Amino acid sequence: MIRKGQAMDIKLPFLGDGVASATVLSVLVAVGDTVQKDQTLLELETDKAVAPIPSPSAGTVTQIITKVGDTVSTGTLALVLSGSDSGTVPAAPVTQPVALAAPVAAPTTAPVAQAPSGGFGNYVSTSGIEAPASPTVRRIAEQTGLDLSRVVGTASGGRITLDDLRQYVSHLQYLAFQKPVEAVSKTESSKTSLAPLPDFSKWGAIDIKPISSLRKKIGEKMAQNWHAVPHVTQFGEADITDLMALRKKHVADYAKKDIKLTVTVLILKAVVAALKEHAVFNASFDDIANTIIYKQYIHLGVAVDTEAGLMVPVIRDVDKKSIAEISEDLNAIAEKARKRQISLEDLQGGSFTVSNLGGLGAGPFTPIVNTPDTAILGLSKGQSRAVFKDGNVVERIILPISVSYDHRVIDGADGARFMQTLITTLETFPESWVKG
Ligand code: CAO
Repeated sequence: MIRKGQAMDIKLPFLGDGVASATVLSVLVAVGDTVQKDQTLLELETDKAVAPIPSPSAGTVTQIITKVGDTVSTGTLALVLSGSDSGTVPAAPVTQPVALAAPVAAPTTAPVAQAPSGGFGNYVSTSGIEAPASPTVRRIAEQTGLDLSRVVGTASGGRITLDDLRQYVSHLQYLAFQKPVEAVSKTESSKTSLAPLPDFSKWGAIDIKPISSLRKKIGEKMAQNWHAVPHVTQFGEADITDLMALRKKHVADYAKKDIKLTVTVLILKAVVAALKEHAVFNASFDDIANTIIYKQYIHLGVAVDTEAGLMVPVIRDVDKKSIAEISEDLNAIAEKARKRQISLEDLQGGSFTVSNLGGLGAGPFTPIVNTPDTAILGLSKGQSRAVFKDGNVVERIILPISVSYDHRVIDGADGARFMQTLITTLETFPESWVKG
């Protein structure tokens, strides 16, 4: 409740199960703005959702604490309102976050508050109040039949810009074209599409345990990636005998500086070389816009095995880092993941993923592409093997490698070439990289 002249702290509501933090995607009001009850004040981005934060009351914005890009959590003070009503207004319930990964409903003309969940929260008004827009924007909306009350303006005071309109249209297209794919994914992975489970206790003792929200998220993401991406997995083998010798030679020096020179770190360095030569492996495919987004940076997601389940934190700008720096970063993020101290930011923005099961003694496997990446590398255990070399049987350390990729944008020949570059880099790994 907020009375005329009274100040009201607007704190962030409960962000959802398993959501420790969120990033401020947009601040839709400015100091001095008069806002209506339920008008969207901020938009937060979490792992899988964009959540509009509505105003619990009418009032005037007197202070804005958070800014775009801030990491926030439940209870963070976002802004302060002062009452402009003469009476009191009961606080509104917080709008539920809208899951981006959820199956999408086709656009409807129904008000958003009643729209089925799964729409794009950031492109619709939760208030039903038309935001201000220039005559040009209004004319275009009128000519094209767009309902401006469904568009949230990002300019000062919530004004709708031409860019907001463009984004709204591209999301409508997304909704229109994405629906069949997601509907198929949902059907195929949905609980109801499978026959109901039998009563297993008929055949012996059983123990039923609920799954964690992390487990649920992993499952959803894996099923989605598996259904949406046509996978090919290319296998290869690298002779890492010399690389292991190099590691052995330098491991003690690194240890003196408290740095762990593991196989993974050396492989990450080699991966950078392969990605630089085969840019499509460091890209994302936009199947709505029909474009490939090539990234000028190399941020590697590294699969980390934690007690709670798989997590893929990201090491940024690996191409600009020395082996010592990569090692420090890998240890830091793996530690954070294992202690469940990882932030949403640590998990976002990867451009290629590496999954190394070799330390656990695993043989070859087929990793699932971690969308929106186009490819993922799987590493198995490198071990001694008898190998024919120059007519002799010699003992060499062989590392089995697999690379799974999105066959919509990467052809088999590209996969073979990428694999070859990676193998060659691992087999001719320059000592200067380890020294430097
Ligand atoms: N072949 C041979 N030896 C390997 C190896 C490989 N592919 N990968 C790691 N090793 C060695 C390391 O060099 C290290 O050797 P020392 O004991 O002599 O130092 C040992 O195995 C243990 O390595 P590590 O796991 O402690 O460290 P790392 O830097 O190599 O790996 C990380 C870090 C985070 C990748 C790893 O700990 C991990 O969590 N792996 C599991 C990833 C996973 O779950 N993938 C599945 C995803 S899909 O479900």
